[in-house]
Amino acid sequence: MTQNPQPDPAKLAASRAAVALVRDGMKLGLGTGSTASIMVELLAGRVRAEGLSLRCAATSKATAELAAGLGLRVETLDEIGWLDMTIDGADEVDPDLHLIKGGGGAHLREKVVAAASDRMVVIADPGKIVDRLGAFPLPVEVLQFGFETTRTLVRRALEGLDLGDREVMQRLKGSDAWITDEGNFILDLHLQAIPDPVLLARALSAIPGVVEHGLFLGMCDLAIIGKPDGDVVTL
Ligand code: ABF
Repeated sequence: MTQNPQPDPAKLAASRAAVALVRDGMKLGLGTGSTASIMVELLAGRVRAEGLSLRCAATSKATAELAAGLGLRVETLDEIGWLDMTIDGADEVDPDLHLIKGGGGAHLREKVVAAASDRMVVIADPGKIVDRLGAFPLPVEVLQFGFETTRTLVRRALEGLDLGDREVMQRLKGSDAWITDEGNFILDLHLQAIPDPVLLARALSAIPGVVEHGLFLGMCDLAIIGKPDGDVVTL
């Protein structure tokens, strides 16, 4: 059923429940990450078994390759236009369904695809549920041009929010800089806690070299949290 013979049971349960929401003829956004990959594999299985007709926009080159390889009809977001539903993972989900995303380095395209959807459904394991965002380092996609200057501006913005003593680390892949699908760098902000996500999102978005941050505020319509016993909880 999946390329991973032993998928995490909680991620599998959440993915299964999300795929059950898909209806013939839907235009879908396909997320990125290990949970979303399980979802894509299950979705492809349903399409094969039931002959569903779907059009899919991927949130990363990796997801596009996986989905197309499994026989799903993958098109660009512009070819499809507007989406009925996007199903994607997350790094953190708080009680207001605000998210941190981007641990997989795809939050820019994920946010664009989610914003072009009537409904955003998040699939996650219980470890993603938090009372307050911020324990997971907040990804911020940054232009390569003027990178160090932008890093300085990010640090100044954090100082303005009394978060000036936090680490602002460039994400590396091995010893090399992480490069996103759009050719940008990523900063990971080790904030420990984010007292005011709205204020932080506004401050980061105001910095010229910042392309997109991983705070998804007010975008998630439904969170499906899988449990190890195969059951799910919806938030
Ligand atoms: C993706 O899902 C990323 O934004 C996020 O980092 C990731 C969660 O990863 P996983 O499902 O592998 O835990 O959407």
